Order: sequence, then structure tokens, then C-alpha cells
Amino acid sequence: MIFGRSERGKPPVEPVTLKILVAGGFGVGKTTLVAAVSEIRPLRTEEVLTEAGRPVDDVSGVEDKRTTTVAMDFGRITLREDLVLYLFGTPGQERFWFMWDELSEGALGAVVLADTRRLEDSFAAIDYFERRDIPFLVGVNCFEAAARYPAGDVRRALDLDDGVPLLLCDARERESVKEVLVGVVQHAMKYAADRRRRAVTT
Ligand SMILES: Nc1nc2c(ncn2[C@@H]2O[C@H](COP(=O)(O)OP(=O)(O)OP(=O)(O)O)[C@@H](O)[C@H]2O)c(=O)[nH]1
Ligand SMILES: [Mg+2]
Repeated sequence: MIFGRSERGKPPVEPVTLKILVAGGFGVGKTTLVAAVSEIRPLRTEEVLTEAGRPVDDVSGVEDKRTTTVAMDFGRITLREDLVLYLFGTPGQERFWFMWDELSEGALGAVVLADTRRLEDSFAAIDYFERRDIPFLVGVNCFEAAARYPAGDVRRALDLDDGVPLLLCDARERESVKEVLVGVVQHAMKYAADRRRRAVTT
């Protein structure tokens, strides 16, 4: 391969790496989102949903769902040559929530995915990040079977603070997911800058 002068002379860029969590209720599309954008084969920890688990594992709306995350999803995406995100998908089922504290260690921010058919399933994730002062945005995963609501209505139903961004997305679409990830990085950067400013003035 022949390199032009500029490529040859360029020092290699050491990218900044950031950790982003992908959270939300059971079956909202967290594993799907990580797989849609990851440039490495995503690490998954899926276990088959069994008949015995039916009463606990409410698959209404995602009846085709056969597996669930029991520990975490992991993926990586290069947003820019100098910015790499490590994505950690959390397990959605309540019985695996003890994993969240470990997964959120050192996270810059989080995406809370929500399904408008089961918004209440994402309340716990929102509470979790609010309580720990971890910046997050809400991504409404638009399943075809779900009714579309104006963003304002979803915000009110989730009782979101004005500063929390809400985006509509499709967890299966790379470009859509990238927008969400750019959104969470921008929001988390702004949040950190505001926090520093508040610390200086108080
Ligand atoms: N139609 C549609 N189906 C989706 C979308 N996102 C995910 N799915 C499907 O919904 C189901 C749930 O997706 P997962 O990605 O496993 O959900 P999860 O949030 O990781 O689930 P848990 O780890 O069990 O909490 C799967 O059958 C996906 O194929 C979407 O945007 N549209
Ligand atoms: Mg999952």
C-alpha cells in the first residue's frame, strides 16, 4: 500500500475510551442494541427462558423472546478515531440486578431503554441512575407493534427531569443506535461540566 505524506507523518492517535451502560427493563432491547453497533463480536451471557420461569418473566409484547441476559452484554464502538465506547448491557430481570453496581463502576453515563407498552419496567433503571447521580438519557425503542406517543407524553409518564434527553430509536439499526450513543456522550460531558461549575460556585 502506498501512503501519502500526511498519513506517513501522522502520529498514531491514542483514543479516549469511555464506558457506557445500556440499561432498562426486561426485554426492552438492550442486547439487541449492543449487537447492532458493536464492531467486535459482542460478548453475551444469554440463558434460555424456560416454561418454569413464565410467571416471573413477563414476555408480553416480546413473545418471540427465547433468551435473557443473566450477567452482561459487552461491545465496543469507535465513534471517532479518537473516541471509543465500551458498551455494557445490564441484565433486565430483577433477580440479576445485583450485577448493576459492579457494571456501573466507572461509567461515564447510561442509556435507559424503554418500551412504551411497558414503561413501568424502566422506572427502576431511571431511579437507579438518578440516585447515583450518573447522567443518562432515555431511548424509546420503537417496536412496530407499539403505539407511537409524542415525546412529551413519554417524558411525563416517566416523570423525567427537564435536563434528561429523550430520543426515539430502533435498537436494531446501527445508525439509530449511534445517534443515541452520541447523545449520551454529549449529555454526560455537559453534565460533568455543569457539576464542576456548581462545585466551584458553592
Ligand atoms: N420489532 C422489534 N423487535 C425488537 C427490537 N429490539 C429488540 N427486539 C426484539 O425484542 C426481543 C428482546 O430483545 P433483547 O435485546 O433480548 O432485550 P433485552 O433488553 O436484552 O432483554 P433482557 O436481557 O432479557 O432484559 C428480541 O426478541 C429482539 O429481537 C426493536 O426495535 N423492534
Ligand atoms: Mg439482554
